[in-house]
Formats: sequence, C-alpha cells, structure tokens
Amino acid sequence: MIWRCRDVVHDLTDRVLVMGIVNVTPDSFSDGGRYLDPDAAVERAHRLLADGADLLDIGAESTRPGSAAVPPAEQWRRLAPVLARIRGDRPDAVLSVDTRSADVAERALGEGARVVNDVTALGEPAMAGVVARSGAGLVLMHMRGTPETMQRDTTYGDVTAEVASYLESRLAAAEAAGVRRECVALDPGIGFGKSAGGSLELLARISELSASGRPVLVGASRKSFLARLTGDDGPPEGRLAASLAAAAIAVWQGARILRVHDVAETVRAARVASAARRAAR
Ligand code: HH2
Repeated sequence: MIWRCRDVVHDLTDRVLVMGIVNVTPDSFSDGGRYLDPDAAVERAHRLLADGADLLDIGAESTRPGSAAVPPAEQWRRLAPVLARIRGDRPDAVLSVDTRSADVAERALGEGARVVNDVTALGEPAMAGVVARSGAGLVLMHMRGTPETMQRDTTYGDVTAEVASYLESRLAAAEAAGVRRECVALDPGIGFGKSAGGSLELLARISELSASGRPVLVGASRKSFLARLTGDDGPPEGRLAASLAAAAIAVWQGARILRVHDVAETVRAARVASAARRAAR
C-alpha cells in the first residue's frame, strides 16, 4: 500500500505513520492559543519531529463543534511564517496543511507542504485541481454539515456503512478531477457530526473502511467521546491514556495514519499494536 505525497512515497504495507498536530489557532479544543505565536508553533513542530512524528499537520482554523470559519487571508497570515521557518530548518519534514480552503492549500503547497488535509473532502470545487496539479497527498474526511452545524443531527442508520460509502464517492470524485488514487488517504472523521456512540462504533469498525485499498487515517486524539467513556471531566490534555488505547485499536483494525497531539507516546503504542497485528498473521 503506497501513499504518495509529492516526492515522498510512503510504503504503508507494514507501517503506521504518526502525524503530529500543530494548531496555529487561538481556539482549538485541546490546545487553543498555545501555539498561535509563530515561535511557539515552530518550537512545537521541532519537538514533535524529535518525538518521532513522521509528518506534521499544521492548521490555522479550529474545526471543533460550533466553530466558525476563519477567512483564508487570516489562515494564511497565521500559517505563512510557521511553514516558511519549518521548511527552512527541516526541508525533509513532510508537512500537511489542515485547511478546507483551496487558496490556503495552494499557498501552503507553494511553501513546500506535501499533504492537504481537507476535512470537507473537496467541499471547495477548486481544491481538487490544486491538489492534482501539485501531486500532493490528500486526506478526504467524512463530516456531516459544517463544524458550526455538525452536532445538530448525529443519527445514522449504519454509521460505518454511510461513512464508507461517502468516502468511496469522494475518492471517485477526486480521481475524476485528476488526483492520483495513490495520493489519497481516507478518514472517518471521528467526532465530526457523530455522537459519542457513533465515534466509538467507527473506531471499532475501521477495518470496514479499507475496501478501497487506500490508507485510513484516524484522528481520535483527546476527543470528547473518550472522556465520556472514562468519565474524566478534566481538560483534554488529561486524555492521554484513553487516546493511546484508541490509537492501538485503530492500528489493530488496520489504520495506517494516526493524527495525534501526543507523538512520543503514540509512536510507542503504535509499535506495539503494529507488531501484534503482524504476529497475528
Ligand atoms: N480532527 C481535528 C482537526 N482536523 N483532520 C482530520 N483529517 N481528521 C481529524 O479527526 C481531525 C482533523 C480536530 O482536532 P484538533 O485539530 O486538535 O482541534 P481543532 O479542530 O479544535 O483545532
């Protein structure tokens, strides 16, 4: 299983990638405001790379439930200095830009980003062309509605079947618009328009999203459905143990990319889960 991200080709046949999160935002659900300052964001990026991140996902817009869209110009004002400095220090680092704006994605690709993480799965019509022209990796995620509206209706008949069929259709749309199939990864969008039970069910049934042969990315890190299960009512930073359990389940189920806040710990959890998966064959 190959995931092509411009000049970097990941062979994920027997490998799991850990994607470290850098939120250059004032309001992200777990670390809002901590890395809005470019110096803090760059330092965070270096820390995550040193901790073993295979790639970094850098975003300037929170998509937590209820959040409003951030204009592309403001996203770029936050991202530009951070991308430029990381690229200057570490041109080898694989950088992903977490944006639903084709304009922001195009600018980030111009600064050397190798992946576009689009939580709207090509909601902006111009996005597919931007990604296709660059040969970048593309993450297509399932979400119902927008971050502002997504938690209004979280009922599904069969959440896993609906998500799988949506992702198949977005993969087909991406290919029809010129994106190479081997550049695409699929993501069920844990917490995006799902109840806590729906998120848990998706996590438990990730293997059912693998029919297309594309790598599955899972973002369960610190999310609120974990706190519902553990009964913790503290801040999201306290959800490490629960997040590691979710990461191990995801890998055991065949996920190939883990989007996480706690990289050093997840690298170790993923190694154990990957080794167990190989031993079970
Ligand atoms: N989750 C978040 C943001 N982007 N992208 C993908 N592909 N999958 C996810 O599960 C996902 C995502 C939410 O996490 P975070 O970035 O920490 O929070 P916020 O959106 O509040 O910035």
